[in-house]
Amino acid sequence: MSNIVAIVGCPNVGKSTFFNRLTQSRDAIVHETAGVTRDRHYGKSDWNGKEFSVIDTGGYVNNSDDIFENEIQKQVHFAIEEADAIIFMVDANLGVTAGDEVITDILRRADKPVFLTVNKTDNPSLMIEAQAFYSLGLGDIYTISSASGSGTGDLLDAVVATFTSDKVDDEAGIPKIAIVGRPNVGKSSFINALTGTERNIVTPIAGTTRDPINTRYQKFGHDFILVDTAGLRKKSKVSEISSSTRCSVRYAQLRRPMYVSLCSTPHRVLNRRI
Ligand SMILES: Nc1nc2c(ncn2[C@@H]2O[C@H](COP(=O)(O)OP(=O)(O)OP(=O)(O)O)[C@@H](O)[C@H]2O)c(=O)[nH]1
Ligand SMILES: [Mg+2]
Repeated sequence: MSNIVAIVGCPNVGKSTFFNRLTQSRDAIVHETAGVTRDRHYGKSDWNGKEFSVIDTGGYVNNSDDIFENEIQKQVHFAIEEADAIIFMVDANLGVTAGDEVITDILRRADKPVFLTVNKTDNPSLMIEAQAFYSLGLGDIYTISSASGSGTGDLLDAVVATFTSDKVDDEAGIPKIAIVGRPNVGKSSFINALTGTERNIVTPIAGTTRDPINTRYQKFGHDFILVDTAGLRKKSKVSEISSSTRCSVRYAQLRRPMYVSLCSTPHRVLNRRI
């Protein structure tokens, strides 16, 4: 695949909001709580006739004992490995944070085009404060507001200029395999066992996967797309984010034809322990 853009950055800077704007969807969960996105999230977009794939990543928190945050760091490294261009998003309201500096160090070694994007630049005074991000030494900064869309045109002009092709590989006709089921039955472990990677977060904690992960693989001589979905939970058990938001997003995702109803051959798998 080509033309892949990864959005990386600290928690809560607006990565998923921008992802949703680019993909014109509400696929990624957006919330005021930090660390909402735990896995990577794939989508498609285009700008000025150039198609590209977008990866939304989980937030990055350094030196954390939190099991999810350690996993999230891995996801960011995977995204950097896979991407052709990286949008490094920071928050205009916060100024340069210690986390921004850690990520800058990693990106300097990434040897990929990096677009330092100052999000939440909602007004002219924040635009002036955003100049502080030049101190990170990553070259030009792009001031945007993911909420309103302002500034995103200049950023995308620069990003797509790095692509050599106008198209990403067409996924039409490639079989999609959705793995659905109750929380903690082993869906992510099953995908990891199939693909031999640690792409999906696997922890013994129910409900780890919040967003469906749609990933293309070549394995066993075949091209296919695996969709790891969030586990379904009883509304009463969902505590961190308002249950109505999470449940409605999750059920909407599962109802989507591409995930389930186009599956011509449903199989029920009884998992003991992988
Ligand atoms: N004022 C303002 N708020 C924004 C903007 N973009 C996003 N937000 C808000 O910032 C909060 C975090 O947004 P998310 O898109 O979930 O951030 P994220 O970086 O994906 O967060 P994690 O997945 O937790 O790492 C939400 O409350 C958004 O509504 C913006 O341009 N301006
Ligand atoms: Mg997010």
